Order: sequence, then C-alpha cells, then structure tokens
Amino acid sequence: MPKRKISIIGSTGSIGRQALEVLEYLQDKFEITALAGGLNTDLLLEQAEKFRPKYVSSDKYDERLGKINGCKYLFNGLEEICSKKDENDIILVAVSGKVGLKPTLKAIENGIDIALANKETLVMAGDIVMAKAREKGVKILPVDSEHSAIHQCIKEINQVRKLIITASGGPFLKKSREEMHNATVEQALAHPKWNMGKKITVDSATLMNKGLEIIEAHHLFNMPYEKIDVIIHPQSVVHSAIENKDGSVIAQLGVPSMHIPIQYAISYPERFEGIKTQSFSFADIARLDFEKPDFEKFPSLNYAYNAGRKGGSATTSLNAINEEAVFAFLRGEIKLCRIYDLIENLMPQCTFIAKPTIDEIFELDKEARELTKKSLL
Ligand code: MN3
Repeated sequence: MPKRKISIIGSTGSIGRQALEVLEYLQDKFEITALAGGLNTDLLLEQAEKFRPKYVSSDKYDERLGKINGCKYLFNGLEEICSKKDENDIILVAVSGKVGLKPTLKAIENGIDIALANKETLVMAGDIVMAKAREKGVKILPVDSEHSAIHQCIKEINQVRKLIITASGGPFLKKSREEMHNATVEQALAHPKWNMGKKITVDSATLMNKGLEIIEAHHLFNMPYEKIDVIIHPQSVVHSAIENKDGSVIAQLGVPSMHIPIQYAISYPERFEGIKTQSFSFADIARLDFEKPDFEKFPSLNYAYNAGRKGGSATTSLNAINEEAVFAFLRGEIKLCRIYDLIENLMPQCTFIAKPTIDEIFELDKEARELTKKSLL
C-alpha cells in the first residue's frame, strides 16, 4: 500500500496538534505533504523539523521556516497547498472560524478529499460546498466527533429516520442563567469533557456549538432540520446516534478524545491501530445520562434551527455575528449572554439572500461582522 499523502491546514491549532499525535503513530501509512499554521511560527517550526513535510506555510513571515532542509517555505501558501492534487490524497482542514472556507473550496475544486474539522465552512456556505463536492466527486469526511459518529452509524442514508446529536451541555448545564450571564472567560473556557480551542469552547458554553453542528449535520448528511434532534449527554461517551426507519437506534461510543474521529476521517474507509490502544470499558463508565436540552436557557439551538430552516445566507449571518461576539467575549468586552442578545437583535438586520453566490456569502459575512462590531461600540 502506498502511503496516503496528507496536508494539515491549521497544524498548530488544537485539532492540528492532535492530528500530528495521531500521525506519529501512523508513519508507515501517511506521508505529510504540507503543514500550514497561522501566527504561532515557533510551534510550526518545531512541527516541521519533526515531521519534515514537503511544504510549510505560515500567515506570519518567519525566515527560520525557509531554512528547514528539504522543506519548501510558502508564505501564505494555503491556496497553493490546496491546489496540489498530485501531492495530496486528503487535506485536513483544522483551522477555526471563517478562514476555513476558502482553502476547503480550493481543495474541492482540485478534486482533493477533505477531512473537515471546520464546521463554520458548512455553516457559512454548506449548499455551495456540498454541491461542489458532489460535482467533483470529492469526499467530505467529518472530524467533528458527533458527525464522525453519525457517519460511522449510517449504512444507508435512505434507511435513516432521524439523526440524534449528543451535547455534553458545557460548563453551565447545571448553573443558573444568572451564573451563566456573569461567567468569566475562565469559567466559560473550563469545559468539563473536551479540550479544544478557545472559540469552540465558548461556543460549547453557550451551546451555539451544538447549533452550528445541527447546521453542519444538515449539510453533511442532506437531512432536513426536523429530522435532526439534540440530546444532552453529560458524559460525552455516546458521540451521537441515528434512528432507522424500523425504530432501531445505532449509536457510536468511545472515550471523549478527538484522536479517534481525526484518525477515522483520514483513514476512512480503513481503520488502523493507532494512538488509542486502550480498550473501552463499559464497567468503568458505569452510567450514561440523557436529558432534553433547555431551549430557553440555551436559545442558541433555536437560533440555529431557525436560521437553518430559513436557509440561504441566514446561517452565514448567524455564524458571523456569533464569531465576532465570541471574540468580544474573549477580549473581556461583553458578558457571555450578550452573545445571545447580539444574535437575536442583529439577525433581522442582516441582508438575506436565498441563493447566495460565494462572493455574496463573503459580503454578507462582512456585513454581519460590521453590524456586530458597531453594536459593541
Ligand atoms: Mn462536536
């Protein structure tokens, strides 16, 4: 078997670092074409020296990256990396936020399969991305643990009655709305089950992450919104489930670790022995709890269902307002629940286009971000 050629867009982020931990165990299966990072060039340099990719790319110029033996330095090289069809069997898109969309589209246009960890890509432009992928025969393999779970459960999509996405509930599940409102950045970043990047951790605290995942699931599995349910499951052991037409439910379980869905996305349709060698123990888990989500305390779920059902550019605007609001929260400028208020107040002010082009999506993304920034002044 020839080695599978892979590039990682966002290698210095949380998913990127864990992907390299996975790849360290699979060096006889994979060859790294490119590592692309943003501003953390110290870590990128360390990664490139260790893994010796053919290319390394950063958004911040750093001459040290140009001096690695056998490795070509591309400054802002995302587009170039995503154009190299012969050198990539799969590209892992592991950046956070809207920067994931362009490289993903570029890789799809070039017929390269995608392991997608960036849900914003589908929330912003799911119709366009999935249509393009179908046209080019490109696989979009989910890295998000819930969608990876669903992907593993589905045998035949026509047999599925509904998708059941699990949510840990985040750090405020058992806290009052008041406590949640006054949460500090530190409290919001203390996720009980998953160790992730800052943006997604705040999204998990507001449950907006789950909202975005509903939209992501709609696009990935071409499933209408009324057939996508969310259930709170604090242990994060059941990663998601499907219910088939005959009533049979299939769930995917495992320890809460991103290594498994990352590895599955890049090894699919095969499975390899990898970093997670320890066997799963039902006895150690002992119990699994489930409860209905509280839509009043976490209105983010309704925002997502509403924007999703409206379709078109509505989810683009939702994503943009949320992202800017989360950044403002992380900078300490607003309280956590202000994120909800901003979405609620600004969504009706955003221009709506039912079938936006990709240029219109970027324009509407910008419009929603500007509206958000203006109301923060
Ligand atoms: Mn997830």
